This record gives sequence, C-alpha cells and structure tokens, in this order.
Amino acid sequence: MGRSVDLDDPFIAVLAPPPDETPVEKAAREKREAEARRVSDEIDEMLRQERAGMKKKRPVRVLLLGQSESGKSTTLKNFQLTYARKAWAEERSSWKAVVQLNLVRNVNTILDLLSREMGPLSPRSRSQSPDGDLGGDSVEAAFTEQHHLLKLRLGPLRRIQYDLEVRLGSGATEAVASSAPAAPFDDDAVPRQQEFYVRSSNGWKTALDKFRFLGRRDERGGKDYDCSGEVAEVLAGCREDVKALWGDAVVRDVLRRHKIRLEEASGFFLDDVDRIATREYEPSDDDVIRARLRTLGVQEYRFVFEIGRTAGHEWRMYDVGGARHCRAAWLPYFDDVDAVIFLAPVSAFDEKLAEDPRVNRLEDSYLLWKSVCRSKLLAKTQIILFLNKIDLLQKKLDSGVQVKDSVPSFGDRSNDTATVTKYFQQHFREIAKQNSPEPRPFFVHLTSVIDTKSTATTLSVVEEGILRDHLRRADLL
Ligand SMILES: Nc1nc2c(ncn2[C@@H]2O[C@H](COP(=O)(O)OP(=O)(O)OP(=O)(O)O)[C@@H](O)[C@H]2O)c(=O)[nH]1
Ligand SMILES: [Mg+2]
Repeated sequence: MGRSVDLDDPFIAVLAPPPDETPVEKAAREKREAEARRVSDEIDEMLRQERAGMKKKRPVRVLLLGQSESGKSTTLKNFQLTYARKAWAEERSSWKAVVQLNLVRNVNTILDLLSREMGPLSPRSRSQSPDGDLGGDSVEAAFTEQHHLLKLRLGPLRRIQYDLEVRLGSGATEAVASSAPAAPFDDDAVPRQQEFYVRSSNGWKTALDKFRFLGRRDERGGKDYDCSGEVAEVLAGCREDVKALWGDAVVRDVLRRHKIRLEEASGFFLDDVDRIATREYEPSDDDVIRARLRTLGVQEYRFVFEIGRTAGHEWRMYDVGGARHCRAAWLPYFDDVDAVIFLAPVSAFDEKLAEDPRVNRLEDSYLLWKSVCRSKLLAKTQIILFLNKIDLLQKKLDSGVQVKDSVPSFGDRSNDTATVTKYFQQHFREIAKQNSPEPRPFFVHLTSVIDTKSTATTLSVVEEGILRDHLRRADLL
C-alpha cells in the first residue's frame, strides 16, 4: 500500500524507477530526476531563507475531507505519530477509554442481537413444545443455558457503555439517519453559514482530557466522577465471558446470518480482549490508530513537526466530520489551505451511508469528490486522493463479494483488487478532469491508513508535495 500511481509527479518517479526502461525512457527519467533535484534544492533554499527569518513563517495548512468513516482522523493520527511523536506519546494513554468503549460496544452489539434471537423464554421451555417436538428454527434450538448465562453475566457492560459515552461526549456515538444533502457547500449555491464557523483548537483533546484530568478538583472545588477504575475492573471481570461469547460457534453463525461483519467495522477490538480487558491496560500505538471516535464539526490540530524537512515548522490540520449533516461546516476552510487530502473508502462499494441507508457509499464519495473538484475556492489548491481501506477491499473481494452486483458499470471485468482499484481510480480521475475549474494534476495513493508503516511512506511523499506548493504560495504572497 502507500503506492502512488501518478507517474507525472517527479518525486514519485524518483521513488519508483522502472525496471526495464529503454534508453529514451532512461533519458526522460534522468531529466525528471534532475528537475526533482532542482525543485528539492529550491525547497531547501526557501526553508533556509525562512529559518533565517527572511520570510514570514506561515504554518502549512492541510484540510482532510471525505465521508464519515473514510479514515480522515486516522490519517491525521498517522501524521502525528510520524512527525510529532512527543504530542503523540503524551496523548496515547488518554485513548484508553475510547478503546474500552469500542470493545464494549462490540460486545453489546452481539448481546442485542442475541436478545432479539433468543426471546424472553428460557431455552428449555422454548426449544420443546408441549407435545415434545422441537420448537422454533434450528438456531433458536441451538441456544443453550450457557448463552443465557453469558447474556446475564455480561449485562453490566451496558452501563459501562453508557458511562463511557456520557463521559466522552457526542463523538462517542455513531451517526443516525438524517435528510441532510450530500454536499451543501456548493460555492455558487449556498451562502456561508456563520453558525458552523466553530474552530476548536484542541480537537479530540476535548473528549480525551475528560479522562486525563479525572479525579482532580475543578475550579469550584468539585470532583469529576472518575469511572475509569470501575470500567477497567468490570471489563477485567468479564474477560473470560467476552472471549467465550466471541469464540462461540452459534454466536458466529447468528452474526453471519445477519451479515454483521464486526471484524471489518470501526473500532474492532474483540480479538484483543486478553490484552485490553485487564486492570493495567495501556493502549499501544496501533490501538490508538484503530480506536474510533467520531469527529463533529471541524477540529483544528496544531503540530510542530519534530522530524523531516519541516522540523520546527508548524502544520495546522483541519479534520472535519464527514457525515452529511456536518458538511455545511467545511466551506469556510476552503480558501485557507495549502492542500486537501480527500479520503474515499473504496471497500465500501457495497455499503450504504449510516445517515441515509438509501445511498451507496461509493456513489456518495464520487458525489463529494465532484463537489470538491469543482469548487472555485479550491481551484488552485493541490488535492490528493487517498483510495483508502484497500486492506478491507482485498478481504471483501477474497471472500467472494462481486463488485458488479453493487456497481453494474463494472461489468465482467476481473474481480481482483488491482482491476477494481484501477477501475475506481479511473472514475475519480475522470470526475476531476471533467469538473476542475482549471486543469490540475491527479495525485492518488492506494492506502490502508491503519497500517502505520506503509502510511508513513505515503505521508513522506505527500509532505514533500504539500511543502513544495506551500513554499511557492508563500513566495507569491
Ligand atoms: N481496516 C481499515 N480500517 C480503517 C482504515 N482507515 C480507517 N479505518 C478505521 O475506520 C474507522 C473510521 O475511521 P476514522 O478515521 O474515524 O474516519 P473519519 O473519516 O474520521 O470519520 P468521521 O469522523 O465520522 O468523519 C476507524 O475505526 C479506523 O480505525 C483502513 O485503511 N483500513
Ligand atoms: Mg473523524
């Protein structure tokens, strides 16, 4: 992953020299490399001038766009993990509550399903009719006393979910259906909406700080109720039951019949119960990357990069809520950024939007992409497309899901990851070409942003490209 496929970009050509090039191709490549070196030297010189205080230092501004659950916040976390490790390390432990909530929610999803399937009666009374015949369908009959006991013993996790959700705030719950339009930020059609100009300068810290400072006295001398010890205690007590539930063949069968693929959903931690459901649990880097906390409104993050060419330089990243009702808030940020990173989760080609179950998620991404490309405010802004969740796409295709069943225009092409991503990519490229007010290069990366190693490679290419544009802009100001 993390592969760029735009060979027009000199930096990418440098990274991936063709293996069997002809003399003409070699000459062309060397020319491109020389150009890349020239640009690179130019950047160094500009940075040197900036450092020498000859130019006013502007922060680099990046806007992350895309539908809900496309991976925007996860990409932002990767930037932080790679370039601002100190801030990352300071924050890591406060993600604990989010990971715990994600895990507890997984368990409660299963328990809700079991409640519906098992009904209120005891297995014995339900599975045997008065004349001695087995009643209900085969799955009902398959439930045992053990399932009822598990349901009973895991009951306290409902209150734990409630406590954590209350504590973390509205970002902790997922989107619900609404009738908001797909992209209400058309430059021409919609006036700017003042009420959406909320700039939070501390982003997810608002939610996480509630856990960081628990137990300390507030300014009025009162103390916040600290539920973190109790959460860890209850989870540790439920560990074996959670494992038994998730490992149970009947439970897996019920999930399969309802087409619920928890392992592909946001914030999946059921395979890590042994590690997480303990009193001493501390999140790892990977846990933080995979933890799901929904973004609301627009959140601003300020990082001073510690490494890379921009070490010491401030980057401001704007992470937006991707659900339809959040999109009106995006527009004010369009005229203020050096680059946009647009995320499209291509694994979602057969899924529907949580906020509007009539809309296919890939269609929604195409629509959003079109609106972003045609925005006049962004006409001169670099837009980088991440075709994200390639790992999930691969898994889905391997399990036999046919793209043509959800995307009829895909036709009888081969149903493999390379063909499918190439097809989607061409569609995005065509939309950009048809709708951009001025011609613009098409930068695209195939990503799985939960894979921090490959994402770091992608980000280094992205960083260089953004920086180059940023410095050119600064020169023009
Ligand atoms: N398997 C896999 N999971 C991913 C990938 N990218 C993101 N995720 C997961 O998908 C979930 C949603 O990602 P987020 O980064 O929160 O999505 P978002 O775009 O910020 O969503 P909103 O805040 O609702 O707009 C998280 O649990 C991530 O861990 C990916 O490439 N592969
Ligand atoms: Mg987000």
